[in-house]
Amino acid sequence: MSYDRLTHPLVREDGVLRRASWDEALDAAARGFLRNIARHGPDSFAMLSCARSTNEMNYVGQKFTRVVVGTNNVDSCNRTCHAPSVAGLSAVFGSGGGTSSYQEVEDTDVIIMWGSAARNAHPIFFHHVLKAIHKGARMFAVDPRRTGTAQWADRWLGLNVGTDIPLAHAIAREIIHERLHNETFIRRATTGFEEFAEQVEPWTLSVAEQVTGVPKEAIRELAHAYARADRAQLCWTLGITEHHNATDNVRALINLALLTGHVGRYGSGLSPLRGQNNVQGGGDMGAIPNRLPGFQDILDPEIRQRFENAWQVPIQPRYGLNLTQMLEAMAEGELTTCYLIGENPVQSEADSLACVKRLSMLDHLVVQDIFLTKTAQMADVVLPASAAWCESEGTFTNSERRVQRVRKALDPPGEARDDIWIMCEIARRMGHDWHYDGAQEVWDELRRLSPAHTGMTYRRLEEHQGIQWPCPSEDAIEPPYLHGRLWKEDPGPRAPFAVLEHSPPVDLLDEEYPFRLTTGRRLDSYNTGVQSSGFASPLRRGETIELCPEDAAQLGLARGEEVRISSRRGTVVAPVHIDPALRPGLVFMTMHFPDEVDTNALTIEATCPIAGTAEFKAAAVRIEKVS
Ligand SMILES: Nc1nc2c(c(=O)[nH]1)N[C@H]1C(S)=C(S)[C@@H](COP(=O)(O)OP(=O)(O)OC[C@H]3O[C@@H](n4cnc5c(=O)[nH]c(N)nc54)[C@H](O)[C@@H]3O)O[C@H]1N2
Ligand SMILES: Nc1nc2c(c(=O)[nH]1)N[C@H]1C(S)=C(S)[C@@H](COP(=O)(O)OP(=O)(O)OC[C@H]3O[C@@H](n4cnc5c(=O)[nH]c(N)nc54)[C@H](O)[C@@H]3O)O[C@H]1N2
Ligand SMILES: [Mo]
Repeated sequence: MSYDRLTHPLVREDGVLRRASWDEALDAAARGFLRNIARHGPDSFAMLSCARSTNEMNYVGQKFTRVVVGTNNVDSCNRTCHAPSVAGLSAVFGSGGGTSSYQEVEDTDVIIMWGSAARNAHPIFFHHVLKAIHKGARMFAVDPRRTGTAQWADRWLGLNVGTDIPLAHAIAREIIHERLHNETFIRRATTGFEEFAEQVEPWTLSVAEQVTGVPKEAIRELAHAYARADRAQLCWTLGITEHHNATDNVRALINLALLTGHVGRYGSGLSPLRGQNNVQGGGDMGAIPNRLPGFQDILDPEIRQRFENAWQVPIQPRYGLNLTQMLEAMAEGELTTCYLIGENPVQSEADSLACVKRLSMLDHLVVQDIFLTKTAQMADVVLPASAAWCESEGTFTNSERRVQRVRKALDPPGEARDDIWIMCEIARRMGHDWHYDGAQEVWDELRRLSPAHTGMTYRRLEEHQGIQWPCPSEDAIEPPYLHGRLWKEDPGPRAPFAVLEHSPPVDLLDEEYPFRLTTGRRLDSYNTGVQSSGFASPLRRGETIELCPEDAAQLGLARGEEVRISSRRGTVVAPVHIDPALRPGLVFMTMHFPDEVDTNALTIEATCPIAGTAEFKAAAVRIEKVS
């Protein structure tokens, strides 16, 4: 199936969506929000802000939520993705951004790609990795599958799904036992080393081999290479973060950097590679329930005061609901209206059948998208937006915290309008006379409120081909990496080691559900397929159930044969694909073709209690022939 661009607004009448004028649609959107706020208070509203749209759009989106509605219930797909990275890094270093620049990857000695299919999912970053390999860097891949990324590695550590903490603990123990840890750095810049060392002590190489499935020698080799390197980069993505204990997983990796001093120096750092083109920027702009623009904590009264003075409204002194909590509040009937901008939860949330049920309980749903998604088809009002990356002015922020300008190259189709214009029109109808004379005016307002962005004028962004935050003043030249202070005599707040327990996946394997399903991406398609199904790719082969040759033989399955795959939540049918990159007991599917095969009908909504991210990477399933 392929989607056509939305070219005019739609409103629901007598149960069906019909074409409407902009005035009709904007009035209907505003009326429904006002009705729910009047009846149930501002916390009955939530916004999902678009991680594909600009920083300026995300700034206006969170401001709409906090100023026009008066709640902190704003979030984005960061919740399904790297919220645990942000939570883990900010707990240790006070800031949630990746610590290094892309260039440093080229100038490093050892690269660890942990739970990351970067060759498919981050091809631009991977191009820097390939350059490093060409220059002699060693690369390790830690992934249950022997991915395209792993094929470039010196060593592939093929671990069992959900055993990252035991593996990290065994690496740490080996480093400590071989006295390869950086004692000076640990003493000066960290806390909690003794407890940590005690905690990892039982994780010998042999115990770890049994639990993780990774041979002892491979664990040892990685430990020695990482600890002995002058410079090393530890990069991770969703293999770490899409688990019920994801923030602990992230902390386990940060522990390794603290142990060896591989952070806060040129060439050594921690890089969570962010997913959507502007998911880093969306969070930086405050489109998350616990931070104001500039990643400033809502609970800090001084910070709140500054925003209250600027915006002339009180800001709730408490965190709003994150995406996961929003879905729970819908089920409880506490959240009754939503404004979803560029997000397709009907197909992207874990346990999609439960998600649809919750969305259908809303009194008023407004969807602002560039396509008529499955989520938009459930809406009361659909608002056609311009595609930010080529039809709007503004800025994006990438995984190395670099803010870059994007330009309007095309006019949006039909009557589609810029995301910011649409929000301002709704705000006006809700009693706030908002008008921005272009994206730059939004950006300059943000710069006044966010010290990390103050020095980034549009002019400077153009002159420098992007600037990394923090950039507190127009003459600031900050190093490309964060946390250099940790190497100073007096490093300021110390970085704590975390004491962590292993906690296996929630969805248990048993006789009925004996296979471990993990889900992820391919190079040729994008997320729920809305943006990629409209063009042909010679690489694309539709959804399949990928198995290793041994499992296929044992189940008597041939390539292309239709099989039924069931979890404790749902069942789907798809053809078999046999792939030697998998290990026995492991099954892989993508999330790219949900109109044909709804993979998320299988996944489990077990979520990380700190970050709210679901365990997309581990479901228990059964596979049967369709006779
Ligand atoms: N072509 C393409 N590129 C994309 C996207 C896309 O849809 N298509 N989406 C973008 C988005 S939103 C994101 S967030 C990124 C995601 O980018 P990645 O995180 O690289 O992509 P995934 O394929 O979801 O998962 C990464 C790897 O985690 C492994 N894994 C599964 N379980 C475990 C485990 O328990 N431990 C470990 N160590 N590894 C495990 C999987 O085998 C997989 O290879 O990609 C972005 N880029
Ligand atoms: N099984 C499984 N499920 C997963 C994952 C997984 O690994 N496995 N990964 C999760 C991850 S990491 C993510 S990020 C989510 C992604 O989940 P979603 O964000 O829900 O999925 P997308 O397909 O990226 O949807 C993006 C929407 O934004 C719209 N859009 C694009 N540009 C613009 C714009 O400029 N303005 C507006 N208004 N709209 C725009 C597109 O049309 C599309 O409808 O999925 C999650 N779900
Ligand atoms: Mo993502």
